[in-house]
Amino acid sequence: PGPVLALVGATGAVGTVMVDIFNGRTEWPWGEVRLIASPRSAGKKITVRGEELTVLALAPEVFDGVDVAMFDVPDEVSAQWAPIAAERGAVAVDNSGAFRMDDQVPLVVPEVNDDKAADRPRGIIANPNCTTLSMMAAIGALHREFELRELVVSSYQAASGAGQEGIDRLQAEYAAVAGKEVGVRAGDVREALAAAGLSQEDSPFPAPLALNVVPWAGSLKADGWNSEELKVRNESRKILGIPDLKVSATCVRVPVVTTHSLAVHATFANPVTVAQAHEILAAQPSIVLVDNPEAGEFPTPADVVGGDPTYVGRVRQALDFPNTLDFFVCGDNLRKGAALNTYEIAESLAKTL
Ligand code: 11C
Repeated sequence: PGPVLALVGATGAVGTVMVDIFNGRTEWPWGEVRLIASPRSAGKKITVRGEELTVLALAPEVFDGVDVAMFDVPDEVSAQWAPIAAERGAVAVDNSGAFRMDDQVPLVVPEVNDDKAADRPRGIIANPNCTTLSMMAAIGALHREFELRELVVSSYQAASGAGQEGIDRLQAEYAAVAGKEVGVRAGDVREALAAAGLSQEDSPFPAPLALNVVPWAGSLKADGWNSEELKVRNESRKILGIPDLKVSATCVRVPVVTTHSLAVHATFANPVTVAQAHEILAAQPSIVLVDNPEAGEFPTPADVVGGDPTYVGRVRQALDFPNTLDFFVCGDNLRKGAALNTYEIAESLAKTL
């Protein structure tokens, strides 16, 4: 039998996509699979590759005999349990923010820095934030060729970045405004939500998301930045191995269920043309280039959701900034942005076990 794989957080938004990825894989190097969740979800039945598995309650013993344990759970749960899994002999691949900036923990995007995964003194490998990840395959490929110096990004983040709660809230808000004449007067969206019993306090978002955009993600940090914007900066630097990379991000939530998009303004040490960028991007196995504005062809979340690749389009040479490209990226935040990247790290570990 192959190595034993555990999935902690099997019933959450990312965990559910992970099970979907398990079921769609053609190559399957694993022997036993253990699905793990909070005691509340334990006992649920989930089918993995034709076999009905019972979800186990999170406890130290469930990691005994596990080779690779993937964590798709909130930061505090990973902070507590990934080290326990590692102590019990598993390599923990963690999708939370708990360990990403730990010097003893590699932060890995296989297309960009797979070589870092082997150096893991704590027995933990971290998976980046879905916003950082959604652009990293494209940025990494261009950096290898032209040497990245500065990155200015604006994100257009989907509701599912906030988990199942985010999806449920957006759908409830859509239901509350559907068929009504709202979005024509300041405050009328809030009124329609309140009339449908949706209080703002109960929302994972700080303002209505239906018929709106919200310039906020994560928690408040110093000087008006939010945690998401700082993650984009810090994680990009670590993944690319450029500690002094200049990065500025503005993170915005949009009323899309799943798929994060980013408008990227990237400055390189070397001159770069659109034709060169196209050639490099199109050659990457995990990137799909959709860049034909004359035909109205560019990536949009509605066309990308549910897929594995990163989609790139709108590639332009900046008119007033030397050595600089502007482009637009879309990636399914639950797949490559979360579950798929975690699984790819685990799969490459399976080859070394
Ligand atoms: C969002 N990117 O869209 C966040 C969710 O650090 O893993 C993921 C937070 C994280 O809200």
